[in-house]
Amino acid sequence: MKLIRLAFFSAAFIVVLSCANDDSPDVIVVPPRALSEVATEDDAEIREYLQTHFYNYDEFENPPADFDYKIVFDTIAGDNASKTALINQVQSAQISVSSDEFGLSEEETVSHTYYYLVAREGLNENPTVADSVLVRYKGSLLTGFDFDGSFINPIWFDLAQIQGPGQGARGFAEAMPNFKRGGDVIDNGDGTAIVEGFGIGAMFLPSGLGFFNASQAEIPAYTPLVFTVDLFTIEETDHDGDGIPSILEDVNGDGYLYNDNTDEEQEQESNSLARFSDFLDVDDDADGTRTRDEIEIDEEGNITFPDGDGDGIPDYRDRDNS
Ligand SMILES: [Ca+2]
Ligand SMILES: [Ca+2]
Ligand SMILES: [Ca+2]
Ligand SMILES: [Ca+2]
Repeated sequence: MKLIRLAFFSAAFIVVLSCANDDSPDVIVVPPRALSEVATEDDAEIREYLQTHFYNYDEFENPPADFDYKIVFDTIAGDNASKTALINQVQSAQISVSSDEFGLSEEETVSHTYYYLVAREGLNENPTVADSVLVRYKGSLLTGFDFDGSFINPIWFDLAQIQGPGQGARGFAEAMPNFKRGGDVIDNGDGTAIVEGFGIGAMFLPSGLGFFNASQAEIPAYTPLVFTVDLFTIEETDHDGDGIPSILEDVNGDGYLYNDNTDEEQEQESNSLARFSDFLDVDDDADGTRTRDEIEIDEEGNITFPDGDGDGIPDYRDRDNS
């Protein structure tokens, strides 16, 4: 799976070798561009695409017998001049991105707009950004070039994991909850399985929600990405096994799991370089008592969070509380 597999280069500089002089090639160091500047540029580029392209909505609305339920984009021109542009069918959302995520020296936090299209609503619920999802997907550039995908066999993604810095998939992970999963997995008994009524959609992401300045084999730096997705099924995930589903460890509720670290101070004070966000930390307040022993889970799986000293902070995140 390329999206996970792709190495991320957090190098602050791109080195360009110029061979103008045969004897001693010049090395030109190009600093990374500002997140805010690229975000504005990418948004204009994506909007231009959405204004000039449509998808095969006619087929989704009145599916031909042999319809394969694949989203196909095309330009609005010629025979298709009267098609409804994507810009009128997508929805948009914002994600706040810190320049720290890309190791940029210019510190800024920039709101990024992404766009998504629900071509077919799935039968069941939406995943959270902390869930694992079973999907088929295809990744493309706005030029129509396909750089990646798993469109035959479904593949599991741990959204919380690929959301993290250096993965180049923050937008992919955070846009996924806009889609819904299908019905139950029905085993055909011959090694195959089907999922009825799975969700089908697409997302249009600025590069700040992808790889930004880190060019990949087939993705140039600062390039918006398009993903089409079939969302089959979902699994709720408790990454650190502390009894609290990871989504509930997004303490500030902003949908980003890497900026919630209750005991960051203690982790800094210890000589270790390790930093564990709450969803990856078995003792969230570093008080020596495991989170699992500071929460209560009844036989039905309902979780309660005792707050012994009544200060509004549950024991598992409260160092004051013994
Ligand atoms: Ca958060
Ligand atoms: Ca921690
Ligand atoms: Ca935890
Ligand atoms: Ca604890």
